[in-house]
Amino acid sequence: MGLIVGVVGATGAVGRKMLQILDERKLPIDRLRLFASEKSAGTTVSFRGEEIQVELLTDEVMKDTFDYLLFSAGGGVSEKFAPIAAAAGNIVIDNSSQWRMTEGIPLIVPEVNPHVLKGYRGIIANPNCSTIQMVVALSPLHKRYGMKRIVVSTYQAVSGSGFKAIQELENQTKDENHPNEVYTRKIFGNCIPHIDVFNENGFTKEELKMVYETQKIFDNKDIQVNATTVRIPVYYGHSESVYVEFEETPDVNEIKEILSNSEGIVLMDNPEENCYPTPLEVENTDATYVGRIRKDLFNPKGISLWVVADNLRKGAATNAVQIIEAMEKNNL
Ligand code: 2RA
Repeated sequence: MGLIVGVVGATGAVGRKMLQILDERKLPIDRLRLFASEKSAGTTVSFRGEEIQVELLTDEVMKDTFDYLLFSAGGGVSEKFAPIAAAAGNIVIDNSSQWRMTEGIPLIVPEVNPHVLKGYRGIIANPNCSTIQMVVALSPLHKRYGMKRIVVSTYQAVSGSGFKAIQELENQTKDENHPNEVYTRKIFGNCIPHIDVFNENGFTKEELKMVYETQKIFDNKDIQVNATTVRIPVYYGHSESVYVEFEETPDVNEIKEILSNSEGIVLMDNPEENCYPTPLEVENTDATYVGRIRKDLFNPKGISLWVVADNLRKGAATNAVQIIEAMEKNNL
């Protein structure tokens, strides 16, 4: 007996990626239903050779029976419709930030904290893309050495802002005078240290997501995180420069051994051969890639590393689909 799966926001950048991943990973789906706002309802999307009509998202359809509902339609839509679907007994996996920090709502990266899903039904939150790749890379090292403090700078692709931003970079690449609408200034040939809105403490919402989502995923409010998130003129793939101070003194060779044998991680670290991950090389894959591992020159408990992943796949759609797989595999 296959699954009944719904995708809310099926015509957006991540929604379309979710369909691609559902197909690629061969989930046994008996029925797929797609939902969107008036703007896109009535259009059709092809899936496994079938043209599926996009239905209008309403309270009523959320009360229908699904095994899983994937949401990627923004926080407002999730706030309104996810509780209706959950109240009807459906499992909702939400890619927006709406429910991530809500007490009692699991915030899940299957390689890191799948145990939290045991016996759970309701709304499950998919973490922010920049958080996911960082915790995948750091989780096995945290288990071995215990993390005290993380300092991270991100270099985030424009696809994180959706189709319009991809278009804006394409237009500015062709015409340097093309106006900037998505960002506060031109993104072509530039980098912008401003993702999402500024908080009164000087951090942006994106940076605070990395702080508090990381603490929730590791269930450890003592882990100190300091983030600077930056938009760069790259289409797909987020990169992160991560510095970690551990409780115990780490060993670089042991770290490489641990990462090489960790689920979801590919080690690409051989400077003599110019071997390190870059967004272009990891685009359209599902692993988290780690390189440039090196000890701090002054603090024996400090390690720097470089982490790259496809932000629409592992950073969003694949992680959400892997949550379905984890629940199905472990009969959670
Ligand atoms: C971004 N992480 O990259 C945010 C949302 N996807 O824009």
